[in-house]
Amino acid sequence: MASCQVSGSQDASSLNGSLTHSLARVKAFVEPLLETSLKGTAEVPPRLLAAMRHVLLAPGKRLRPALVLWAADACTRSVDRTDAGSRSRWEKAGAAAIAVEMIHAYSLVHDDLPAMDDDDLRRGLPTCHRAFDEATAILCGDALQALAFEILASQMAPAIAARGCLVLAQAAGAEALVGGQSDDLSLERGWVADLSTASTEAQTCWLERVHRRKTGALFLAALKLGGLSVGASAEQLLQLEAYGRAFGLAFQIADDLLDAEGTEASVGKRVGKDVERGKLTFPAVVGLKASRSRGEALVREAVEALSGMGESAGELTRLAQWIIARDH
Ligand code: GRG
Repeated sequence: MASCQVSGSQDASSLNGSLTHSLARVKAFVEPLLETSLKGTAEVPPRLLAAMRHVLLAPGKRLRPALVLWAADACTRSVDRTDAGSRSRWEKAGAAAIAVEMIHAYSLVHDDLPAMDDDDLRRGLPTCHRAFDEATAILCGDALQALAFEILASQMAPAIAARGCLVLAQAAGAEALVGGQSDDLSLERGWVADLSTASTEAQTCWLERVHRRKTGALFLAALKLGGLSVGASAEQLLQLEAYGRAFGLAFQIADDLLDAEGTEASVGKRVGKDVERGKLTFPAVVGLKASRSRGEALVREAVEALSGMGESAGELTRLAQWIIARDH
């Protein structure tokens, strides 16, 4: 089994340093594309466009675009790691990278609404409905979702555009992102039977099912779209899927740990709200220590899934290792 040292010989600071540098390269590539996609036309109302820009150009980590681009790297042999080499590979995957970020951004805007999580702060800025108003925030999410598919349909290579749209639509729809969000709300709102007295196994199973769809499906779609953009083989797509499944769950466990242990200043959003609301989370169900060990085991699983891809999957490997060690 490949070794995964979240805090071993590859210490957290060197992991952080190398990943920060790699993520900065992703941002430098993706953010101008996001900016260009939001130029608008005379038909787009200025207030709506301003809301879309507020949301999409806010300082996110750009993890999903990174997954698209690094999956493209992982599926390309003898990766030329210079800026010019990355750029020529990434150009094929750029449309997918920004489309996935648009779906993510729309989901955050809607999740922050008073009808859902009712949050004031996102990415260190006022949430969309706070900076504008609720109706504009709903419309902004709607417009970002449609724009994601417009970008894929018009900018992916024609031979793969329909498959790309299908992958993203399935990840964003009722069986995945929206269904997972609905299930998450259903427990909190009492639309389904209370699980507080259910067994730990039943609670964990529920949590994993919610997060596999609410958070994990979009990560998986990002990886698949990155692979598809560069003509990945069926075997490479399976390796990316195995990585993505473990990565997605590890990410959610880390997110729960941050909510339980992080600070608002480092995380860029309100923390401690899961506990406040009595929400089912991994730390609440199995405790902090067991959550962290499960997250670390999943990271090892993710790293192992890519072991056959060698250094071309280096960024994906380091990202998985960082995910459970992060503080934001
Ligand atoms: C409203 C259909 C609909 C879905 C909402 C994304 C989501 C589903 C809810 C967000 C709630 C939440 C905090 C989920 C945990 C995982 C998550 C998506 C965290 C935010 O992603 P990051 O950390 O954020 O990549 P940035 O801002 O860096 O992009």
